Amino acid sequence: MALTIYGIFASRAVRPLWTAEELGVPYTHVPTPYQGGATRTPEFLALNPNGHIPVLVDERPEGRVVVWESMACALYLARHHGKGDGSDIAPATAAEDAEALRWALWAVTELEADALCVLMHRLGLPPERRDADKLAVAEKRLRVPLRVLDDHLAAAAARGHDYLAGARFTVADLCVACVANWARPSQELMHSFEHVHAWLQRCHARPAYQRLKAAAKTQG
Ligand SMILES: N[C@@H](CCC(=O)N[C@@H](CS)C(=O)NCC(=O)O)C(=O)O
Repeated sequence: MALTIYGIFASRAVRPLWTAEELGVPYTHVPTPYQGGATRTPEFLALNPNGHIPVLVDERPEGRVVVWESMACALYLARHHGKGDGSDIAPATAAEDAEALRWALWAVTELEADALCVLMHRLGLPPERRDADKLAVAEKRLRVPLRVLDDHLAAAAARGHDYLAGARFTVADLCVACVANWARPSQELMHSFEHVHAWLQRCHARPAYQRLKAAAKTQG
């Protein structure tokens, strides 16, 4: 079996890249950027008609599987390339699978748009294009899902658990951490949610994530 992941670290492609790295599965990384036209070639559009990264291609004995949508890529990798025995980040039980599915979907529906707004208007856009009003609205709205996440982590901590689905880091944490990370430039917001803040630091300190980050720096 051969896996290929298209997309760069500084994008939603980090979701499948980090998952593959955590699982320790061999994969080929094609660092396709999202700017400059590489996602609009006929070859790329044949993989993902949306013209977005990431795309995951899994060459399997029974045939090629192409996955797009970053959360689907991460969940697919965990489900089909994880051990499923609780020794890695893949769900090992129906309950863990439910956690992974619900938190991944929650992250893209409840968190992503406002977290991206924070990232862009605090950091990503040139200063003259940043909009303080948009930023203020996004930061206010984010307080609702971040309260849900913080309460969940606080309840887990009371049971001696450091992560969303229990005692170990799973793909549920990875999916949410990738999105919540975009809100980190808003330090005041993050410091209002101490459990989220500490959990995000734990997630991003993981060797698999740090390896990818270091590799991205050397790729330029
Ligand atoms: N919902 C999609 C969004 C994918 C997406 O928008 N990717 C961006 C990079 S993070 C992209 O490829 N943008 C290029 C474009 O839209 O032309 C996912 O999660 O995979």
